[in-house]
Amino acid sequence: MQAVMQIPMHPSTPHTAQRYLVVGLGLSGYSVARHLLQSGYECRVIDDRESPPYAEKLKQQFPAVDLISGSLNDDVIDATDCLVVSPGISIRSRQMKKVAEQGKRIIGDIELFAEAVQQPVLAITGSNGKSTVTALLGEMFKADHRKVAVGGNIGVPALDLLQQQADYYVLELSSFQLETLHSLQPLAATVLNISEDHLDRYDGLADYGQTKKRIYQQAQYCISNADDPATRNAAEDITFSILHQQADYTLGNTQAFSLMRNGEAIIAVSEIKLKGRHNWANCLAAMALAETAGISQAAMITAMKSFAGLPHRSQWVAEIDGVSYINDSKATNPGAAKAAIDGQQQPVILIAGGQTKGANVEVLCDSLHKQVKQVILFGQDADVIEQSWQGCTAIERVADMPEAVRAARRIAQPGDLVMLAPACASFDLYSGFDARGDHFVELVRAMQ
Ligand code: UMA
Ligand code: ADP
Repeated sequence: MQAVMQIPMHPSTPHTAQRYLVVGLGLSGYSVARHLLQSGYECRVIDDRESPPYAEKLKQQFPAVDLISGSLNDDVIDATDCLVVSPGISIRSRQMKKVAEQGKRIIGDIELFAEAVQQPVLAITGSNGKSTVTALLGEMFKADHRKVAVGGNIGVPALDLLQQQADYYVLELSSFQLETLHSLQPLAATVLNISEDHLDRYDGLADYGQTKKRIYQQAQYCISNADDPATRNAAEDITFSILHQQADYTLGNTQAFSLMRNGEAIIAVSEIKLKGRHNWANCLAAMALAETAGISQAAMITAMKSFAGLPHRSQWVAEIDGVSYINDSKATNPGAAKAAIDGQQQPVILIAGGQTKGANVEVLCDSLHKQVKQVILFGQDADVIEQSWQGCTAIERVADMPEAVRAARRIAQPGDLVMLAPACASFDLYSGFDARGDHFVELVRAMQ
């Protein structure tokens, strides 16, 4: 196993009279620049691209903003005290390491959020289930009539949430965002699970897991998954589990399969709108988080009965000629695709492929063997995926999504389920998982 690289800790010094450089002008860079400029800080912005997506918008709002097009260079760095880097930019590059050695501070948008926020924050990370838990937890707060703002890696960038003047903040945090975070003191934090993802950016799974566990630093309550020891923080953790009855929040079987807290049933799983065991785990985690803020069980139950899930996550699309079509485009890594497949009762025709990001897709073999009649495969890493899945189930190679949907229709029998759960990122062919999912949905609906 490769050595785990420790990310240096910085003291949580507030930044008075600092010259900021916002690196990357995507969604989060734009929110950072606005936050700094509105707060009266000296702030320049740099992006590799000639015309980054938010350049016009930023210039309209702040005509005097110094927007630099091009790569970081010594002149720009010399004129800077603190770099606020976008999550897509690794702070482990040679250049960023050199910048850190020069004594420059390197932070991200969540660090600025941590410095500004006054209200309690609940923070969620993990390889899979983050968005679902974040959104469900937000619904629990709303059902309890609390003023809550929900965002971070999902939806609204964290700094923009501050404008909502909420009483609570529920934040989804990615490992990228956690790399540059030092001083957040969440009321509660959880690592939902750890499985292979983003290994093109980390020195192996342990390194990636350690980055995720930075969320626990300074959290009042740490909530870990007793079924996944890699998520554990300490013996005092509040725990949730599908498998272990001694956890605080569990799946139990009294009169019916139910979600339980310390042995007492809270809700039968049949009453929960989200489907699949992985979603029961997500509900357990959301309840554990909600309890730390004093959310009533009645509100938790209301939210679990009504929250139908987010688009692109096990999203039912249509039934055509007795075949169900499910869009799980958000299954962008093998762990997510495995959960999506294992959650199904019917034989599956799986549409998969894209960019593996260095993850080992072999972990899916058992699920493919048991549940999947046929894989329909395309995308950048199709060769390596085909090699890994050889012998697990039948595989058909196609060129693109339209061909994949046509092939699925040809193969599927009544009672089968066609599922897009690619186990891969989409950036080889799409702008993101949502564009890929939308394309699938459009093609399926066109067959109705
Ligand atoms: N850029 C450079 N140089 C580089 C790399 C990027 O200049 O070397 C520029 C790009 O041109 C781009 C900008 O930096 O304009 C910022 O891009 P970014 O990739 O950091 O993304 P943002 O648009 O700021 O969006 C980020 C998150 N993106 C990533 O983490 C890659 C969004 O998560 C998040 O919603 C948003 O901030 C608001 O917080 C997306 C994501 O894919 C959904 N997250 C990953 C995941 O969920 O697996 C972690
Ligand atoms: P994230 O924000 O971490 O990507 P999402 O809630 O968007 O997580 O879910 C993404 C995909 O991950 C889902 O479509 C599903 O396939 C899978 N998934 C969701 N929850 C879990 C879980 N608890 N364990 C494993 N896989 C999950």
